[in-house]
Amino acid sequence: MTSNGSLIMGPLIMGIVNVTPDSFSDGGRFLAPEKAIAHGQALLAQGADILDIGGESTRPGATPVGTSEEIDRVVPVIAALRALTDQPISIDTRTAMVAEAACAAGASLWNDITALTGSPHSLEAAARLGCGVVLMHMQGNPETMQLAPRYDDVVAEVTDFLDVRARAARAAGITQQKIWLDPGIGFGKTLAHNLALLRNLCCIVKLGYPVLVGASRKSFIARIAGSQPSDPDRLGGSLAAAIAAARAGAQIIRTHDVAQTRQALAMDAAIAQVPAHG
Ligand code: HH2
Repeated sequence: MTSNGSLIMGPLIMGIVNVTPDSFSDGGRFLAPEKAIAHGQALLAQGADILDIGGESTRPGATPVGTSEEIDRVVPVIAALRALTDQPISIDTRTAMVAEAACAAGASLWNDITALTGSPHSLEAAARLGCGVVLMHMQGNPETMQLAPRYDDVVAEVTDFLDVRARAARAAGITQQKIWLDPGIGFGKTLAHNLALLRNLCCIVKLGYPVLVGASRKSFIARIAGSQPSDPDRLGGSLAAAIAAARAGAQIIRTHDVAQTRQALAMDAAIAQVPAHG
């Protein structure tokens, strides 16, 4: 039996709690601390294995938030959820001071879209905190990343980058078991780049670290099958991407839709367990 009560082991599910006014999908819905805490509790009740708390939107075109404002948004939410659950809590930030405040409040994982390149102190801070780290690939920065993403070979370049960052993390004293890697779906990537990374996730899995994939509700989904880019209903495509990632070896799926993702992954795993004829 897994921690979320299902009979089949599958990837861990990381539920997203955005304490922001401007996140691309749920901006403003959980900015008030009590709403964010209630949302975190709801995601736990749906079977989230990890809660990812963020106080800054990194959607394309987003403007950065000041450090003290980001801390003021996330710390009360992390402290309250820490008192309510033993499940791991991660802090989604590119700022070392925010990670430090979040870990002091009870987070045990630093999810960093800059793969600990956000400041010269990030690697050393993560090693000192002793927390787990998610090292994510991004081309450019959120303000400009979707203007003209370019790669000669997106799979090779993202894999090489993650390999280099994992080595840097280990050289800084972060142990292998504390490192997770993430291709950064939607971060400086076109639709074709995102699809290539999902199709070839095994190249990143082969590096030997748990791989996290976050495709949930992202805009590339609305560009498939003739939907409008502004179409907010992206659940079907999000579930398909989660299943593809799990089949390719992803061990953590980051999602807004915990209950539906859990059900979709459990169904896919249940079918895969049945012997095939012929
Ligand atoms: N995606 C987002 C934010 N953080 N972290 C990781 N490791 N991987 C991701 O794919 C990832 C991430 C963007 O999604 P969301 O948090 O919903 O939106 P916003 O940045 O607008 O708050």
